Amino acid sequence: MTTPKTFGQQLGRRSWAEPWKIKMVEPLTMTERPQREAALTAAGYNTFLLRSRDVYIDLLTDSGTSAMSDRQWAGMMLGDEAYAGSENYYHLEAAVQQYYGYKYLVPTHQGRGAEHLISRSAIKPGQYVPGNMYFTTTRLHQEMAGGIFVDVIGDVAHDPQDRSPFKGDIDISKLDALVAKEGAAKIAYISLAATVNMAGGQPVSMANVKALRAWCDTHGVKLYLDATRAVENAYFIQEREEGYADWGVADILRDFCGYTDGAWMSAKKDSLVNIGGWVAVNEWELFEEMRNLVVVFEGLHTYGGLAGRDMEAMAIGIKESVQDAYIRARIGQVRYLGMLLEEWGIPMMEPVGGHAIFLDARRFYPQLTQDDFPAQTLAAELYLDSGIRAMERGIVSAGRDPKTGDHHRPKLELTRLTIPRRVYTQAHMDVVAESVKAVFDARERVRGLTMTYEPKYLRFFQARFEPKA
Ligand code: PM9
Repeated sequence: MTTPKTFGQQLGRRSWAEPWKIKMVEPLTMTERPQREAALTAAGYNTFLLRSRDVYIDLLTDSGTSAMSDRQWAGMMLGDEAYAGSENYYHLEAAVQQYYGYKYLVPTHQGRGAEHLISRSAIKPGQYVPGNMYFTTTRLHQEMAGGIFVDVIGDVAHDPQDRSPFKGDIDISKLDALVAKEGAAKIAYISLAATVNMAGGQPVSMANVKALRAWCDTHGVKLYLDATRAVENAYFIQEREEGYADWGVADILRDFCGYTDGAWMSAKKDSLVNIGGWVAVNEWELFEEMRNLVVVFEGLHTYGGLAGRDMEAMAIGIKESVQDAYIRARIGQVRYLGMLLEEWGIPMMEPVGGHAIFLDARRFYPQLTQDDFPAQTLAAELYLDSGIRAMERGIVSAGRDPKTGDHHRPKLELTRLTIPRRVYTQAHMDVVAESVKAVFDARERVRGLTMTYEPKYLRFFQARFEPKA
């Protein structure tokens, strides 16, 4: 009889575990295949349209799906629900100033509220907004403000098999080419995302943000950060970039943000809350404009669409999110799932990034063209197999070019298994890995999908599909 080995032993190191224990549990529903077939048909083969009661393990998103700590729940009871000047706003402001380092804060109900404010305030119609790969809501707000998004991420980010450590880095020669063609005055700002979501959660190096700062100073261009997953980015810098192994994640985060002029944030990810966001900058004039606009679109500038208790939970969540033991376990869990899948030869985005495993649907289903929606198909197949809910991050998410009306055709055609923070156990990850393997083994019979309904904005949320015969 062979002695079973712990996962740590297989890796030749001592195991470590999550730095928390479970105080309250939420039952999960397990379903049978006929039930799932009916639910998926009713949802038009779009996992966003499933009812959560029909889902077993929910890997749709890491957005707003975290388990809050007992400290955060205790903080909720200290909500100061005054319309103006809530005490919790000042706690949040202090936390953002301390951990992210920006001077002026405007709270918003979530990330896209912040994207709306900064895009409207900092983009003049016709200006370019170069960024390290698009994000759905970010690009839409930039376009709605009259901006033109330009992808300036390094080419390696578009190759799922390239194992470079910092695939989120901007290629500065692409910025030079844009300035040579259009002039620096035509650039609204550089839109830099930490751990680039659509590239598989790939980080940006400290060297790159430093180089961008220098480039921006030379050309008189602002540098704004999508800080949604900047804590996860800081962890990768600690782990991979020379000179940072002895730094704490909190110090790396603060240093990284220090090279930028401001940031917007969906606090629903890194900051371990179910709702919330903010935009924060160092420049008074821009702050004043956004502080004025927030009262039109979100709420007063001391609550921005949130309850006082939400801001308190966010202030506490920010402090918890930068603890080294926490972030190591968070990234470690994603990596654990990645290692199982890698061992079984499942095609995915490499190296494994911060918040999710991104299955490479092109290599999964070589018999499908991009017009068969391979990543959408893979999300549907996974749900049918086990009730696990994933998300498409390919041609459907990319939407259409606003000028030509043609599909954007991203090189990456990925299905995202997004891991909520502090929610699932290692056993859940085993179940997920086995389901992906079962779907991979049955890959040859799959024929793809046809889109039967397409909404105008952010179509991936509400589009409907039917299986091809
Ligand atoms: N991201 C995600 O699941 C939720 C909505 S899109 C399916 O990945 C970045 C990098 C994000 C992000 C949301 C937002 C918008 C901005 N930047 O969802 O409005 O990943 O809070 O944030 C989602 P909100």
